[in-house]
Amino acid sequence: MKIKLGLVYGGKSAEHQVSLQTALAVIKALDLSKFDIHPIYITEKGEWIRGEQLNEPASNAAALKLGHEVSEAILPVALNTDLFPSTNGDNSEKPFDVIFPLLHGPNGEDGTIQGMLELMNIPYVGNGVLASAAGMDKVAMKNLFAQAGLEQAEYVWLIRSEWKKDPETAYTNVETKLGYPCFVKPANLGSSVGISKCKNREELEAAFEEAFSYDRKIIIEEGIIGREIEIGVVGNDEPACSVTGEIAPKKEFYDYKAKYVDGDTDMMIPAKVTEEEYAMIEKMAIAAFKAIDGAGLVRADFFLTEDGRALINEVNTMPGFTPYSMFPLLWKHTGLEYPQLIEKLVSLAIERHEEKQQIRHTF
Ligand code: G1L
Repeated sequence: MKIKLGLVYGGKSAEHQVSLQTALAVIKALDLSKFDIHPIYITEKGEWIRGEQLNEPASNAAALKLGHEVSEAILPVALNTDLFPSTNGDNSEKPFDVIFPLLHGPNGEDGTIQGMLELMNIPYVGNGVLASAAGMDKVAMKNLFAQAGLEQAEYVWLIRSEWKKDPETAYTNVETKLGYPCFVKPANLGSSVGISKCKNREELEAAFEEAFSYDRKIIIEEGIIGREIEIGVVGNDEPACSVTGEIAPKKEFYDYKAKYVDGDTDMMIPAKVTEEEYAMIEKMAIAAFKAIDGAGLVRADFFLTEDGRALINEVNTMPGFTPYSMFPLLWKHTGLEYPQLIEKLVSLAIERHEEKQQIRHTF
């Protein structure tokens, strides 16, 4: 029996195009003798468009827009706005065996799609509601890491109204607890906007203004000097780690903008880490996965300091996922090719859903 897989992509987010490209790559990697692929496209405006089953991979990302902004002539599939129709009038037949949500940002990465799929009782790939929400909120995530005893950069956080009421206390709190340099960020990790590096009070004040224009909650982190090491985690209750990779600046003298704004970096896989460093990162990544109640996958990002400490920076519950992105490449170097990685994630989704069915809901 083929697996009826619904692929949800697009979305009301800055990553719309990335999602389309990723969906195309996933479709191309899926074995059509094992999967029936059903595209579900969310437009930039947030409309859901369901297409007919794909009998061959879509030719390009634009074709995945299912008639939205593309001419009728190149439509690969018929347009069907009825998202989850029952085939026979009642709901006895499952609309999908599994949903693969390829979405980023609010409504997709923050647990909302996952919540909808929970209510519909459809298995889905990747993290559940709690992990997706925690992975999106840097404060919630760091608080969970702290509770799990994971070493990380020092941080403070506050909400806009607290800052408005008493800005001076907010600034001195940062200066006494963290000092300079520090990084100011919106708590919501949906985008890379609103982030500043501060070297003094003047820059701190400007950074607060900027970050609070994107979010009602912000986080201020101690600046860490160290190498950036990433690792892939895959599994449910007994997650396993990939090899590590390193994100390194391309230029010898790089600045914050080159790295975070222009993304001017190289990936080195595997990272040059000692056996002890690898063991430490692996252990911390699994603890971080469990701390957020992860399922399916996360990419865990670390700083490795010169004195040999690993600090967890964040986990990404929906990492870049083209065949050329860090996460799939880490697994390729570990021995799991892109198509097998996708199949593994699908089977983990089904396994998790089946386990959930055993839970008693009455007493
Ligand atoms: F479903 C998975 F496997 F959990 C999953 C979902 C989404 C993995 C990776 C992603 N990534 C993305 O959706 C994106 C980073 C391409 C944003 Cl559009």
